[in-house]
Amino acid sequence: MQILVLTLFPEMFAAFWSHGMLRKAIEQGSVTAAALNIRGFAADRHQVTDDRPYGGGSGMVMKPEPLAAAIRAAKGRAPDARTVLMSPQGRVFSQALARELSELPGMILICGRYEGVDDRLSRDLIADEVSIGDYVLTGGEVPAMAVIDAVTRLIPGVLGGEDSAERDSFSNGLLEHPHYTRPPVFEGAEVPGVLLTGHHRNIERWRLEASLLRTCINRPDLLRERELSPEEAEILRRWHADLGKLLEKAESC
Ligand code: 4GX
Repeated sequence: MQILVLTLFPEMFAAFWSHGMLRKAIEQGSVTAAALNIRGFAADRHQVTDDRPYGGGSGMVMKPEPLAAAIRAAKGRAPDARTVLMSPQGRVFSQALARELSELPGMILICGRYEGVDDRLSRDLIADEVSIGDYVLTGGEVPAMAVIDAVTRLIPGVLGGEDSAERDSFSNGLLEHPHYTRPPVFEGAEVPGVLLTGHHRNIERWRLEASLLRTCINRPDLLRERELSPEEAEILRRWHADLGKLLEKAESC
């Protein structure tokens, strides 16, 4: 996948490209990545990229000409890439959207600053708008990094161990079960005994129950959006029965 980022702060991406999974993906040729400075596309002597809003009010707006020139240059380098503006008005980012974007040949991610970009840009130069969530940031750079991270890890061959279902903790729609490593006792807290038995069926069953319980407690919205497998339905029915019995006992005393 070809990734181009348009930003006023391209230096922010240098460290991002050069560590961890993304660095390996670039080294092995699965990903190419570059950040282009929008300022370099401003035609005037002082390379101005922002201006005061028509109609008045506080804050600045990104001028359309430098951005349009930057997007056209990026499209010249990556003709098949989708242009995506990072914006609070965009489609809310999710694992499903990450999967959709991971199937593209390229992405041109546009990072706005200030109050945003001149609205006349959006017409044909911006194909998509993505928000990483309902909170206010100071620029699109952090959102672009979040999108790049979530998307590139889904590209086949980028993460070790090829098992794409496995590398995707949201793919089954549940939160992950808890994880433990050595030592067996940490500050008095033990690792759940079943994980030390080597009994794989029991371990899988314990992990599924722990996933369901976590999801039930922390993110019930995820459970409502999703069908239950027969095994999951059976686990929930058993909890229901067990809790029912506990309640009966409590009421009788
Ligand atoms: N998810 N921001 C972008 C400037 C801006 C505003 C409108 C384009 C259009 C954000 C988010 C986010 C703050 C980044 C405003 N650029 N972006 N910036 N949440 O809050 O993506």
